[in-house]
Amino acid sequence: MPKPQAQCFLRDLDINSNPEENVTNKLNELHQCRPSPLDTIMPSQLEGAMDALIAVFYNYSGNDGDKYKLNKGELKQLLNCELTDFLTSQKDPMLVEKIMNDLDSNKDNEVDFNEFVVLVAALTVACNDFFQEQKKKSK
Ligand SMILES: [Ca+2]
Ligand SMILES: [Ca+2]
Repeated sequence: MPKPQAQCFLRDLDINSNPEENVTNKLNELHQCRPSPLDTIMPSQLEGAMDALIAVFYNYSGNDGDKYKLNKGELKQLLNCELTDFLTSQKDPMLVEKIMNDLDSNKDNEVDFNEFVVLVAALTVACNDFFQEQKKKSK
């Protein structure tokens, strides 16, 4: 699988060109996005983070069944390997089931990329809140 290139994708992206096609759906097309010679320029930090997020998702979603969705086993594997500290800090044996239920908004028993980013966004917001608290305390 070619390395995703958010930078090259974003350069061609026109959000207004096709309103019914949302940005997250278009992310699937990223894999067909060929880097142009301009891509020797380093991606920005955010572009790199977006690439990483997409790459992590597809690393796990491609292992079993639908290549573009995480089933429960794949989700568990992703959480175990990528969010080890989060998972071990929660002493709930049903946690993966609960996360799966929460994320699976279209109830197809799989977590697609759109549903996955909700988890990442929620955890990132929680991390940010924590940092803000720490900052306040250290003042
Ligand atoms: Ca899968
Ligand atoms: Ca789903």
